[in-house]
Amino acid sequence: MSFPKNFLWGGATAANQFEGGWNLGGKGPSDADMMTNGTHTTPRQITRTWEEGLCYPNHFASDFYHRHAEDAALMGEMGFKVFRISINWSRIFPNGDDLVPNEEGLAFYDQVFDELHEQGIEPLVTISHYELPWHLTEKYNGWASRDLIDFYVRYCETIFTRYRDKVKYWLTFNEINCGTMPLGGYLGLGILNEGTRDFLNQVDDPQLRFQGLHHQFVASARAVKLAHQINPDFKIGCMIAYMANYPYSCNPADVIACQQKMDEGNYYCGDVQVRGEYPHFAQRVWDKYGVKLDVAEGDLEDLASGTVDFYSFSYYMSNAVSTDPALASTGGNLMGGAKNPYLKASDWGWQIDPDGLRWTLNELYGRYRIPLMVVENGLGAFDTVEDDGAIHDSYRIDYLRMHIEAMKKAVEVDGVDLMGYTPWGCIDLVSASTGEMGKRYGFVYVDADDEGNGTFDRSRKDSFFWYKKVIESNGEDL
Ligand code: BGP
Repeated sequence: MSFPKNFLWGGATAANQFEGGWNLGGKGPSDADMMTNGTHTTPRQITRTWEEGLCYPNHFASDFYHRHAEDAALMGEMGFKVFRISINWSRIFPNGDDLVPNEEGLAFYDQVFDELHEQGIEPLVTISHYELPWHLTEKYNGWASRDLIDFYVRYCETIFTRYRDKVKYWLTFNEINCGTMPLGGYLGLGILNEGTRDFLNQVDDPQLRFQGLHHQFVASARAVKLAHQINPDFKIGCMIAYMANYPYSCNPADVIACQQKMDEGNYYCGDVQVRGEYPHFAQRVWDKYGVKLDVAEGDLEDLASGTVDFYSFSYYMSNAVSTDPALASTGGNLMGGAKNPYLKASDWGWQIDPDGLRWTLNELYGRYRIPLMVVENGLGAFDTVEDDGAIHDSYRIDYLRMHIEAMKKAVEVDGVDLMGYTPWGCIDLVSASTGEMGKRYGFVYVDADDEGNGTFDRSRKDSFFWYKKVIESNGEDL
């Protein structure tokens, strides 16, 4: 036995990092449009004025807005079964609290979904991926306000109805668990606290973040129920940035610290969305941050009745947790943690760990017993275009091969129910953390640099031909 026959091979993107056309077709400005680009070592920043925000690369991104037909054809050529795309909320509701949707925005995605279907590709749609209409941040402070629940549900109702026969797979919020961390305050929740403009180091307000997350949980649960009413065949998933953490040592203090990090980072959100209730340790988390959750009447019933059909997650790396202050944050990557002496890291310090994916799949399936899907995975790397135009990205192939082998063991040997695999940034796009274009994940190269110069033309990397073979052989020819 190997991957199931109907395994969903494909790739993943997000509107704010890929689409461009930021002010075209009636689209309103989004949170993501209000971020500068960082550099290899510095994260992006939040801008406060529109002019400051007029900054490459997120406004042009990969110009999918004008090249979607060509991109669909390239994905068709690779044999994609599924393409993960997100809808730009502010393309449908330019301000977020509008009563009437923007028809031009709706028509844009109609066209995209039609082109995908012509290629035999099923769309997998993230409803909210690290952007919300900027007006919702300015007027309501994003998800800190309960009003956002209704705006989100209205948006969902609009797209569920419109794309009833075109989209079957949906994810309610990208990496919802980022809201448990300071970096998710702006990125995922659209909350602006006073302080620095560095989105990783805003003056953090856990009360607002956890309250905002609660609003997102309720919104997600209501969306799941609505989706099933509109089309009982819809499959709705949660999406978690899974942080695989190992205790750095067998010191029980490290083991407990690691368990608590996993509880807070991964299971706090996953448990609510899959099991329909806050986990037993939630009070410990709230106490730790002095959070007093405001739960309205009916919220807990919503959570219980709006659980997801499948669990999707991103997986890039693992981390190690140490209680020894000298080791605690030596890992050097975005998520912190101790440096793991057994692992190599990417150019951005993300520790490469395919075995960690097998472990993760087993942990998750054991806990939830619903189908899983890996909706992000990949290696961000610098690519070199040779004189003849070729791009020899053997490092990317190696990374993906090892992770597919790990998934295969989880399915074949361990018996995990895995629905599909959509590696991140299948066509090059803008980095979420730094805003660079030079941090590339794609099978398809996009000719654009960090400053937005270039033709935006597409070309096939070596990994393109390799992945085509992988899909053709249903994961046998690696
Ligand atoms: C995930 C996000 C994506 C994506 C990816 C890679 O957290 O869901 O949007 O960007 O990480 O991260 P980066 O772009 O920072 O390399």
